[in-house]
Amino acid sequence: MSKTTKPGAAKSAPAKKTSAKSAARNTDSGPAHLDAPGAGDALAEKMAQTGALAAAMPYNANKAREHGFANGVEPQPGATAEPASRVPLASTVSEQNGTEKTGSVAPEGVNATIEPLDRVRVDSAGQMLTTNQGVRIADNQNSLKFGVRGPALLEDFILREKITHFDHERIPERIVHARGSGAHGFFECYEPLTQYTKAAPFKEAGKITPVFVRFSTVQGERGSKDTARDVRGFAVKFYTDEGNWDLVGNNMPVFFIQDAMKFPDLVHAVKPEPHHQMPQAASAHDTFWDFVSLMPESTHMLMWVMSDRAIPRSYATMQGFGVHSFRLVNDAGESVFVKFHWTPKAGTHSLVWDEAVKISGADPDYHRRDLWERIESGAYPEYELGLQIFTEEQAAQFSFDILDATKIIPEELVPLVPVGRLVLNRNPDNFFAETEQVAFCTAHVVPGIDFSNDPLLAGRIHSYVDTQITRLGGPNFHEIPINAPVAQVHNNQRDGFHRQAIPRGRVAYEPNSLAGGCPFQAGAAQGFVSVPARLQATEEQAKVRAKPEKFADHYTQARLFYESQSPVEQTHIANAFRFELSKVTVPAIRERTVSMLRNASEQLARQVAMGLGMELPDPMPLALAEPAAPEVTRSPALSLLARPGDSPLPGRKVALLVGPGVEGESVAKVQAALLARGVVARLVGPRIGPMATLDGNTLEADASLENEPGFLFDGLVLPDGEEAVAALAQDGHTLEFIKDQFRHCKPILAIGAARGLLAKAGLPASMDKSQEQGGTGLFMVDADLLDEAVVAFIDALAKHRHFGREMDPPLL
Ligand code: HDE
Repeated sequence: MSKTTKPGAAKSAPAKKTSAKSAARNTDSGPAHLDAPGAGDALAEKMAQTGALAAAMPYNANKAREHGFANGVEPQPGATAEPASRVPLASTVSEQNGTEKTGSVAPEGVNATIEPLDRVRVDSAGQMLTTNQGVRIADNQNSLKFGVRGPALLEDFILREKITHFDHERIPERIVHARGSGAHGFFECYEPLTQYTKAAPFKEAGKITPVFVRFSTVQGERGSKDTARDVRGFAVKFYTDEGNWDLVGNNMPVFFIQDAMKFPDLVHAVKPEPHHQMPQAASAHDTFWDFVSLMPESTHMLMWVMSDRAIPRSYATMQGFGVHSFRLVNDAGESVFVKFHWTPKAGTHSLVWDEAVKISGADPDYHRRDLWERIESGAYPEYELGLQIFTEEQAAQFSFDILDATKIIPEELVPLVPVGRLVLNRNPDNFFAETEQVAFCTAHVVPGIDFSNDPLLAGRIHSYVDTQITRLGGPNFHEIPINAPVAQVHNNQRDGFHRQAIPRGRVAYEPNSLAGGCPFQAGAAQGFVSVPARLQATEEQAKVRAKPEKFADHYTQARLFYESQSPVEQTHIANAFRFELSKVTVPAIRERTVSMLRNASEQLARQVAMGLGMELPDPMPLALAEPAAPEVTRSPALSLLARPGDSPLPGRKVALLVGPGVEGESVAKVQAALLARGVVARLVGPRIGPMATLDGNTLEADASLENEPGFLFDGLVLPDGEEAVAALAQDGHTLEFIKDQFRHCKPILAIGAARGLLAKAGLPASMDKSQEQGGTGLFMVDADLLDEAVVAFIDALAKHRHFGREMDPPLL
């Protein structure tokens, strides 16, 4: 037998090769032993290398380290084995057969779905129209008919494709924050923050991280007005080199509720009422006030929403806040608590209510337009990131609970440390693809950032992905270009609606040996590890539905906010409560709200009650009889006036009212001076178009009294020229224009003959002396004093409003 096998063995090499090749051609069974790599054709080689790779991991060496606390807080990198080549990891050996569509093989170790967005930008310049299949369309004017007057044909795949796509152009809008505007930009770190965090954006001085930001209102639908009284979303997606980090914040540092359990109730209460779908984008209605007046923890947030913070002048002039306490974690695994604050370089500036209402009619896109125009003109919105960093021990001493989202940490208690700047310098190419499809999520954190136990945050960590699965049509929305990280994505998640990535190979599980264990877990040194936070009291370590005791202090910080405002801001808060509650149809709801306000400020409650013609009700019973004494009773940082900004002028708009016969030289001079400071100075005439100036030249009005009413501008210049002034005086719009500028406390510069327009508009004669009084923002000058007046006017513009002339009710 052995004799016969030996010669056979001598001959067996080619035979073995043949059988290896043959075995490698089957996908449903294989031999008991494989040849070593290096023999056979491509298929046999793949089989051999696959066998060797699997054999290199005879068992799961990590298994034993998956147990116990110590391993839990310091997981190890996964076990890997090196393949002999890229061959065994391939899905198919036919990957060599590249075409124009398939490309060649996948680039080594790279996930190409996350390359820069250039990959998916479309430029149709010079191109022919095509169908979605790339077929050129010969005629885009007519459907296919049987004869010129004959019936349309079902065969017309071009028409059907066009209409079908159109039928599905809309996707569900966000349940909250539906109305939004977005921009690209970058975050630049000032100094390494490695002492506190290993988070990628804070690693080095000067490090740049790309970002996409979406600002939004909360309550209105997608097409609703920008200037509603509302909280604004301030959501920042950092595309860090260690994965996406989303800081999904608001322009107010507190929230209405303390526990995610109440969010659907809050949103149902504030949205248009379900029976008649009114009012749109407004909290001034019964159900909102019914709910919040039964939820006294909302009092602090109500102060913010009734303040001018809820009607910002621009997205570039509002603060942003992460709201919850988060954690920073450094390389050594040590953690501190942190609150995130964005502060605008342009200062914090807001509208006044009468102005916001009027703007919503004339330009519902006011904030969207402002953001777009600022970026297009190079007046890039910029914000400084400041951190409030505090330890667990400090937190335990505070008079309030840092897990309560209705509380701030006064800056006087924990100062802000500036750590970097955010610059928005690129508008999206396409609103839908970017701003609408972007999906933020509080669960998107990177190593170095972690959560606190705030029960509101916990609910959010769940909610965002869940809602996006519906809104964006399935679980693969992370692959939509605007959502894809710049860091590599490799995992075993597969399939589902709209899958973009085409994974190479047959392994979609872990542990595996067939792909050499890859992709493998990163381990503590490189991967995300949750802070092993411990609860201090053993009684807390039980399942329970309850709030910590300090959450029951509902008024101390509402009082702090109100008392930290300037008198003008306090008046605006009282007026906003008066307006909103006057829209409520059930007196008991008004009474309940005012009784709640009495616990925050007797003065405010009285003013509101008086404004509503009602008796002062008894104060609402307290949930916590003796709240802890606050560390801070006045926080100047809470006033909008505390942040005038370093560069308040760029992006502002001033109207120069011009008519035929206007004094052209002064117009040019003022316009040039404003433009030099980044202010957009528009020539507004009775009609748009050219007009002759006094000195025989022509100038061109690019806006009209009708299409750009006064409340859309931050300041007004009325140039000299008797004939022009006479023409403007004939137009009622001019007088409304001036009245609005006056009522909204904006600077007005009237030159020479134009001073007469102010009196005609009804400005009080006492205001004539205002140039000397200063501070009122009114400048009435002879033409020869123009140079000085322009400087003063620009100064006044930078100061934003001149509330010294505000009256309630308004004089004009
Ligand atoms: Fe949101 N919130 N939220 N929220 N939120 C959403 O996610 C939610 C909360 C915020 O521009 C939704 O994709 C719950 C606080 C912003 O796309 C949804 C709770 C803060 C945006 C959702 C909160 C925010 C959203 C709707 C209480 C300030 C817009 C569509 C537990 C820190 C992001 C979507 C963008 C959007 C849930 C409370 C900010 C439904 C359950 C507090 C800026 O998932």
